Amino acid sequence: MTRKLKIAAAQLGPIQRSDTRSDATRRLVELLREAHAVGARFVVFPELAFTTFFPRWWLDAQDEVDRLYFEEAMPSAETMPLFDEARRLSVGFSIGYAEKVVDANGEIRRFNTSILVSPDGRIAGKYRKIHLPGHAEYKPDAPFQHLEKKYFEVGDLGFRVWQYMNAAVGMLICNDRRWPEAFRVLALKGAELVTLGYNTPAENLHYAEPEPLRVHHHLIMAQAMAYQNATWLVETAKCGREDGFRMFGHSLIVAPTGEIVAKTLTEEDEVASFDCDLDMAANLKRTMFDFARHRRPEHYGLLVQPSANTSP
Ligand code: CDV
Repeated sequence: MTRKLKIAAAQLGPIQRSDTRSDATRRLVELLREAHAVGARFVVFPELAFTTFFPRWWLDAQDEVDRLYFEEAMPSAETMPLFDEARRLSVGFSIGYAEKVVDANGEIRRFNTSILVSPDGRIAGKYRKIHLPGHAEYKPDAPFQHLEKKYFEVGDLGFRVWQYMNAAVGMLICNDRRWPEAFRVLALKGAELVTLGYNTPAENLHYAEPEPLRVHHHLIMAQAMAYQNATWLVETAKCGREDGFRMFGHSLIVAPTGEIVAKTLTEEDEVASFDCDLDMAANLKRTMFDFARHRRPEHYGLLVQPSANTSP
């Protein structure tokens, strides 16, 4: 019997600074219902899905940042309706949010986090973003900021894979998709399905780059990562004109063959879905990408050195 899982990428249009978490949760519930109506049993929501992409703003008062954007409990009173509806419909989901925790030493820690929630509403997995892009200092000449290095610390949970809904599932977040090592570690841990939420500005903050080229990078990375690691890959955007700045959409589902099997068309709330045959990933892992037989790690040592020597 084949292992089929119908999956939805539930893309969010913009969330403005004036929108509340409850506004966002209402939209997420609508998307969940839409996904369920087309038969999806697992829904992938974007990175930082309950608020505007606040790292674009420099804010001095950390208590205000915490109050407006960070979650101390997941679910909270405001985000609970999503968990309740998913449990009622028996749909699993992954979702990103800004997480504030107090660790065992009493230190406050802040992460860009994604969780995997089972159809019974239980949190089955947690990932904290490892590749944080952008900068920590204010850039006076930039049209907008990208302050992930100011607001978050590097994730401390590593890259993990969970047995979830009869599949081996790993999570990554946004900028992680540009780093092949992140996918490869998940693949080496047996991932058959990877989820990834993103907020990607249409404009490059660091140098001029045409938007079609940025989208091209997004698409070829997704196709290459899925194929080279023999995994299903679901990447979901929050997009559109948010606080006056555009982020691109192009949420997609990619098969382990590297083929895009579903994709969004708009930069608004939209669901794209596909009935994924998980055994397709398992088969590729026994043949072309049988890591145990074909990889040559004895020649890859440089990959795990802190800084590579780039001279010939
Ligand atoms: N949220 C992100 O991680 N965004 C980055 C941008 C800054 C390039 C991305 O890789 O899409």
